Amino acid sequence: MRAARAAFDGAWGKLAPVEKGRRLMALSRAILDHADELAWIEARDCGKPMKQARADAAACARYFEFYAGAPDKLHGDTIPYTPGYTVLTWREPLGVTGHIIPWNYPMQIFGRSIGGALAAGNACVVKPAEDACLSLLRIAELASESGLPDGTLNVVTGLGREAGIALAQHPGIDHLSFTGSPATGTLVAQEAAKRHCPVTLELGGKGPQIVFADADLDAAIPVIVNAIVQNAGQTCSAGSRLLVERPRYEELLERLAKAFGALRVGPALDDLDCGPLIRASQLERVRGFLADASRDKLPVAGQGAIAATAPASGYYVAPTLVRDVPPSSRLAREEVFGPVLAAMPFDDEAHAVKLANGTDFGLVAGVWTRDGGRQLRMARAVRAGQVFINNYGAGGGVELPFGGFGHSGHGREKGFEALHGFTALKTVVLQHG
Ligand code: TXE
Repeated sequence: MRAARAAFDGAWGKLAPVEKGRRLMALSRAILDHADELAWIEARDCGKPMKQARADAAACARYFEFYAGAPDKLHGDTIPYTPGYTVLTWREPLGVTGHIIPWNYPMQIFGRSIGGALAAGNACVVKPAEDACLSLLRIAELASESGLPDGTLNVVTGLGREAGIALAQHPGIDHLSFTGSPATGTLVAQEAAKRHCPVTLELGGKGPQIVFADADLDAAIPVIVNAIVQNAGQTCSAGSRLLVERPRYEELLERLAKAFGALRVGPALDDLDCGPLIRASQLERVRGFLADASRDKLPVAGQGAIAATAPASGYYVAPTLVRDVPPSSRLAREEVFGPVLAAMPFDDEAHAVKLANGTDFGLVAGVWTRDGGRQLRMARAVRAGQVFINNYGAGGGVELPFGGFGHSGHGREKGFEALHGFTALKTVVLQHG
């Protein structure tokens, strides 16, 4: 914290905006130059397939590239006021920002959070997840080699209940970004509230894929499968609920069952469709949802297979498509954070909206229909921070503002919008007669 404050008051804070951007661009290039190494570290640390880890390294570099263009374009305004006055607004950095990062996409979430915070002129203290911190330690080294002044970016490892809470409670923190579970997000926000420190919370979701009878199923099926299988379902924006208009319910489930049957799960370096889950407790959590579904006699429509190369003691779970899931069940309402898709039919547009909005979350939704009017009506009616029409972006889109409603959290990251959260607007009123 002392190092970050010194950088904010000194070498980093005093750099011209254009120079700040150049340093961020140099970091982006360094991440790209080391993309294979970083992907390998991430795959080994998180268990994710190499192709996902490579995509994560590329996305991390892209965040710094995107935000490298921002420091010299982030400006205030002049406001027409009473004659004899000039009113200006300035966008000022907040100071030292704290970032608590989860283990599912360490590099991507680091890039989206730190890229914006640094571009806005802040210095950062980052607490990675105890389950997966290695890629961020390596990127911190690269940042130092790329010309970020000492203290600008600090990565401090440790347990959530020790290092995480210490960061949330620290009196020197001027803004906190947290991505993780709703329960921990509540704790962090409560600590921050004691000092009126602003927080951005991203707390996961229960993304609905809403498929109308006129949808192009050929286009929808691979996207629907990927949106729940990507990163073994450990994705806040996973499309984990499938709502299908009744006339095409059987047809779509039959086709999806085949697609699920072809999925393979195995060690990260085998680069199959899914790797293992992050840790034993997450495997237990996912198995708990599947056991409840089996107890409630919910039919499994399709299931992938665990490859023979996967060690028996590993945290592997076969991708599973469960059908006829009652909207009130745990499986339909709670975040599983595993490759489990819960399908249910709907009767008409109003019913689809009711089901889509029937959880406490509101992060990302997908709508599949060729009807233009319905596309816009659904986009308005669904309570989600991002609505994709005839496509779905689980985790994608550096340029696209991202964040939730309700238990999914508040505040927006990604895109230019994120810079507003990492700055304070100051209004200057001059009376000159
Ligand atoms: O999360 P935690 P967990 C959801 C997902 C998952 C569940 C549990 O449903 O199954 O959360 O995962 C730090 N003070 N998401 O237990 O505990 C911790 O060190 C301050 C959704 O791993 O929220 C880590 O860095 N910090 C999600 C981070 O919080 C604390 C991503 C996340 O851990 C802390 C991950 C404390 N007291 C899980 N306790 C998403 N939105 O993408 C822990 N931490």
